[in-house]
Amino acid sequence: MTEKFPVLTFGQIPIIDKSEWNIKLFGLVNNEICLKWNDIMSIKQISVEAEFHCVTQWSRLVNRWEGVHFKSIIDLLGVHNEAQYVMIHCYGGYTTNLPLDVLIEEDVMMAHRHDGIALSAEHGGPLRLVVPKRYAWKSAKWVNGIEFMSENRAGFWESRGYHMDGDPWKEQRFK
Ligand SMILES: Nc1nc2c(c(=O)[nH]1)N[C@H]1C(S)=C(S)[C@@H](COP(=O)(O)O)O[C@H]1N2
Ligand SMILES: [Mo]
Repeated sequence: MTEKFPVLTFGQIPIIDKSEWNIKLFGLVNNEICLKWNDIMSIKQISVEAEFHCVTQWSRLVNRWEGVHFKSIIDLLGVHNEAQYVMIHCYGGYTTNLPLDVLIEEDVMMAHRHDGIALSAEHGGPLRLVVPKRYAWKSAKWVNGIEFMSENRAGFWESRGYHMDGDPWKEQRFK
């Protein structure tokens, strides 16, 4: 258990200005779209308090995240019925995979603030995914793409031996 906020990043920290930042929604969708910062800010803003569990043995129990529901972003476009899985893409090349039904749960969000302050670059600013009920490697930082897929595909750590689902309460660390 930690009250600090450790930084866990593979590789360099990408620095992206909000004016340049964008996110592409693509794959099995009716219309591919690209959202800019103002588009995200015009979506209903929410706040979620959640635990954060890193697979390398630390947990930060109380985190206040602010941003938008992941589901609010999906509601902006039509997703095909066969799109059961999602690949999250990030600036810097990191990826992680999740089932769509996990991503549309109430506590899953795209966050731009943490514990009352704007998300720093090292913690994934301007915008990161937060999936409280999965190990933190699935809470992708610097998100710039959401790809809708019919079959599950392994992301960065998943293709290096980490579990495809990663539920901390089932200790799904490795395959
Ligand atoms: N793009 C990207 N997202 C990432 C990572 C990464 O290396 N790159 N590391 C993951 C891991 S292993 C963890 S534990 C959390 C850590 O988030 P934090 O650095 O904000 O504590 O981010 C996750 N998201
Ligand atoms: Mo991690």
